[in-house]
Amino acid sequence: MTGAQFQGKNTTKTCCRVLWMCLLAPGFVNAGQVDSQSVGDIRNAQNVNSGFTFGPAPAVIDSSVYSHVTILQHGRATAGYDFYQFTNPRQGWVTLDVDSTPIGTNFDTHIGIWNSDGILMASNDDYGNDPGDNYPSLIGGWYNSAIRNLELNPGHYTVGVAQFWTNFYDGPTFLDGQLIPEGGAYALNVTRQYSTPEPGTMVLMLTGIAGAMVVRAVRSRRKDAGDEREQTRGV
Ligand SMILES: [Ca+2]
Ligand SMILES: [Ca+2]
Ligand SMILES: [Ca+2]
Repeated sequence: MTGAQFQGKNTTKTCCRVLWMCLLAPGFVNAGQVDSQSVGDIRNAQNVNSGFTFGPAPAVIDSSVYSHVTILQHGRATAGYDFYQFTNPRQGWVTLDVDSTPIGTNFDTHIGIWNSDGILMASNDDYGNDPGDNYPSLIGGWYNSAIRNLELNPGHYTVGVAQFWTNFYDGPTFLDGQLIPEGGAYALNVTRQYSTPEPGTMVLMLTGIAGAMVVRAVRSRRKDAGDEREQTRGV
């Protein structure tokens, strides 16, 4: 094997490794929807980062532009609060949007969001007039909660879902009010709005670059092999 061939083979292996790492990177493989597995404990909030996607979602505004995840609570087994954690990779705007589910167990939602220090960033009772709400109904319509265009620093955040009326505080109290009723259902959309590419987009770009490097390395190996055959014939 010539030095050029050895270098080409190494480049190919490196590119394949980069490609594989890109495919496994968090946020790349996602479905856009996750089922709620909330255990009702804010200190063990369900991480929903793997669900973020750019896939179309009719109930999410600008779903093809911004990454988003929909958390589906199909109906709580027992009364309680629900908590979900997500990562905000960079400073930007986040929208939390409660929508109705097709089944008739919607309730009057009330939501809050905390940073990783337990500081309450915002809370909302009623803001239900967007796609996915049964507006102008009250329950499942106008009474659905939303926090729109909340500017957040990079970090980890926890969203809490409760029933009206609930008071939201900084930790360690966090919230105190009405539990989600048994069977209570909702869809919670989390949208991350950025003016610069997100890690998911960067992964796609890296994947494209890695693919181009693989093709170039393979072509280089073929060329080297051809040159070597010609030199052999020349001898
Ligand atoms: Ca919506
Ligand atoms: Ca809504
Ligand atoms: Ca409400």
